[in-house]
Amino acid sequence: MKKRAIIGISSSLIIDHDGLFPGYERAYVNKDYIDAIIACGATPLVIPLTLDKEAIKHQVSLLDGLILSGGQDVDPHRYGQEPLPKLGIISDKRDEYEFILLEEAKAKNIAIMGICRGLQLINVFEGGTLYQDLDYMENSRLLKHSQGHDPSMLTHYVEIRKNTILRNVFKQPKIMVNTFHHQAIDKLADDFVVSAASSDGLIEAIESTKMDCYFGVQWHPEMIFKSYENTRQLFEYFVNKALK
Ligand SMILES: [Mn+2]
Repeated sequence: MKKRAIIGISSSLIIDHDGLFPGYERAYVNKDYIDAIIACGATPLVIPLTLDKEAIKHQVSLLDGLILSGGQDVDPHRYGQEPLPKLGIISDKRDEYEFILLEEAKAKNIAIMGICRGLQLINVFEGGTLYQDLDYMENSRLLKHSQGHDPSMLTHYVEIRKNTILRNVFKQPKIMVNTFHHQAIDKLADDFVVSAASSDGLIEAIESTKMDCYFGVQWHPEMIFKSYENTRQLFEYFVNKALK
């Protein structure tokens, strides 16, 4: 049997509002991540939110790759700022859990991909900062980055820079993506380069210059992989790297 990569997906907590147990906490992740990994011949494992370092360490020891999934805003105190009025919902528990997860994944040198919040978390973890809301960018060319409904629709272009991993994966200078973010990278972390940007100059993808497969994208490839071949390429690249 061909070896299958095991890909961990970070998850979140959701509070049940109605049903049998109002106020009850549940561990969850959007199913698209799971489907995308399986479609690429790998095995997904949802990593539940916990602050137990030993449990996280053990979980990461089972993995070949880690996806940091989308979700809440990162607490601005993590990058030395007080919260501004347009900051969204934050979760200090999830920040702490994913910081430990990322630290362990880096220590084990496995493939790491950040998606949306995941990209932002990587940037903050590595010492970069975020715009707490796109309004704080004071950018008159700013595109619409919250497209609203239909996650599988492509709504803006990103330009993929030369000599980057992403360019190698997509093999073209420009692709169209979906977009669901109200924050963006401000100061880029050291030892990272911008691998894609939208026409308003906003950073849409980054990659490490130090580690082999450690990158993030601001869009949601898992929501469009069924319809667009070039998104599948990104997951296939990631899964192949995880196997090495
Ligand atoms: Mn965008």
